[in-house]
Amino acid sequence: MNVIILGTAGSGKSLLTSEFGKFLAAEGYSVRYINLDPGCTFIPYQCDFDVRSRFTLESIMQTERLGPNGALLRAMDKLGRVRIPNFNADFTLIDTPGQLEAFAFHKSGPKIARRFSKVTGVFLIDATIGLKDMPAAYLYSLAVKYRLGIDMVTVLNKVDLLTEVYAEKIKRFLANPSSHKLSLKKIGVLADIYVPLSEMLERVVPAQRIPLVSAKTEAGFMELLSLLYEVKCVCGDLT
Ligand SMILES: Nc1nc2c(ncn2[C@@H]2O[C@H](COP(=O)(O)OP(=O)(O)O)[C@@H](O)[C@H]2O)c(=O)[nH]1
Ligand SMILES: [Mg+2]
Repeated sequence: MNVIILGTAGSGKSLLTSEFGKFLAAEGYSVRYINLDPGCTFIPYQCDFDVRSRFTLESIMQTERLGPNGALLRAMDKLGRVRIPNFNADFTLIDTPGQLEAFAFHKSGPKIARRFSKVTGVFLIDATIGLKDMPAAYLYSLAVKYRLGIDMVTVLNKVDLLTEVYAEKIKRFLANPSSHKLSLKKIGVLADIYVPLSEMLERVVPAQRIPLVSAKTEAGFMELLSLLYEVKCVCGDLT
């Protein structure tokens, strides 16, 4: 199974790739790692394929005399043309560029994502974003799923940074998003979009559990693994 790790900058993609990989290996699975982030300077896992062996953001900035954003766009053009190996492992974990939008909303993003066979995305939401902004973050994960056109599991990462009480509150919200309407007064001018948004989420969220995980402590990893299998079973792919 190929698993593309997605999420906004700093949501924990690289750390989750590393720690979930170790967890899978300890469970007896064969694991391979692919890094598609040309801009990172450190990766916490041993790559089987690293795009930085072809180019880096730094090298593009220097040779093409571009600023960071221009270089990022050029990097995505180049990434679309790189031959990325398909490993024959139980799990290949694919770490993606720090800046999600540069990957997902560039023309190369969907092309690359769909090039992998048996592919599932894991979208990380940083759980410390808080309850009020959870619907916006979840909506973003749906937009990325729609854009890339792949199956996707959404998870809340960094649950170790929440108190137990707050984590429970988030779980209740995810089980019943429109229950949160009670604190609408605090939302003020956003109330107009918050209500339809919560109702829309109520229709989509229960279709799939959203595990609370921690790339730091491995909390929720077993649930993430079973969700990955569930996603593949639902779409008829049991491998
Ligand atoms: N406490 C905590 N920190 C995390 C977790 N996952 C990632 N981090 C930290 O968040 C920062 C960004 O993580 P990184 O994996 O580089 O994010 P990326 O940009 O999405 O690849 C780093 O300092 C990580 O140590 C987590 O589950 N818990
Ligand atoms: Mg990273």
